[in-house]
Amino acid sequence: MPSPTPQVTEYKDRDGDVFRVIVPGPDPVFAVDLRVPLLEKNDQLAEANRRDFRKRGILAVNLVSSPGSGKTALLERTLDEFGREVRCAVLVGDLETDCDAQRLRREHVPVAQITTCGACHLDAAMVARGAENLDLGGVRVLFIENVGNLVCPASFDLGEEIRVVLLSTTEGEDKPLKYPPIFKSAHIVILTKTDLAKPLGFNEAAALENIRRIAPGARILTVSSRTGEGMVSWYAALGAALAGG
Ligand SMILES: Nc1nc2c(ncn2[C@@H]2O[C@H](COP(=O)(O)OP(=O)(O)OP(=O)(O)O)[C@@H](O)[C@H]2O)c(=O)[nH]1
Ligand SMILES: [Mg+2]
Repeated sequence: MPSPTPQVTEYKDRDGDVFRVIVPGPDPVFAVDLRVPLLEKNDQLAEANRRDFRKRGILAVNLVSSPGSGKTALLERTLDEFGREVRCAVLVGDLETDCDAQRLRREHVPVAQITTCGACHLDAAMVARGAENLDLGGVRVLFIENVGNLVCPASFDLGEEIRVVLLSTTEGEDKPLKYPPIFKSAHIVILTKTDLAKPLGFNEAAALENIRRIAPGARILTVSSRTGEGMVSWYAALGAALAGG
């Protein structure tokens, strides 16, 4: 029989991380609540990252999207154009491989790959460790390319100033409606691969409407990293954020 009040037992794992097992009272559902303590710890570390980046005058930008929607392609072009004027650095997260870090290597840009060995998102501790491995002297913008995933990164604050969510024309117009948390958390939503919109029969107006419905406060940009269309607005948004706007 369940007891009348919830029974909460705290455990420590081998790393000292705390988790709780909660047995609710009148309701006989058994709940293992791992998420809240994990996120609390992450939020504390994220705040420490944010303080550190601000103190160093670095704008941290977290890029989130499903796999293949064009995060690395956007950064490649951004580093070659915007990065020539403003010193940038990149942390890039993937489950395995350093392919993206190789793509992003530029003489003038410090880059580090974080391989999560199976984790589906970056967390604040990984970003802190990654940043320790970069020469951030003089860096104004730190881009953090998250693991390709439209669900889990939504819950993990990395200490960024701006969260940018990408939606590509190849994914379909409905994704903001199907995956609302990540779009709700965005400061900027970028519709990517606009050069493919016509051949795909992509309904851009419907996609923009869906983004607006889920993320009414977000700035929306449309770009093609392939043709360069819309990139100037992206650089202007970064410039405004650097200026505190
Ligand atoms: N036509 C076109 N192709 C693009 C554009 N942006 C990216 N691509 C292509 O889309 C594919 C995936 O792009 P990536 O930049 O690797 O995507 P990603 O979001 O970094 O992928 P993950 O790191 O695996 O999550 C590549 O083949 C790119 O060349 C674009 O604007 N237009
Ligand atoms: Mg990538």
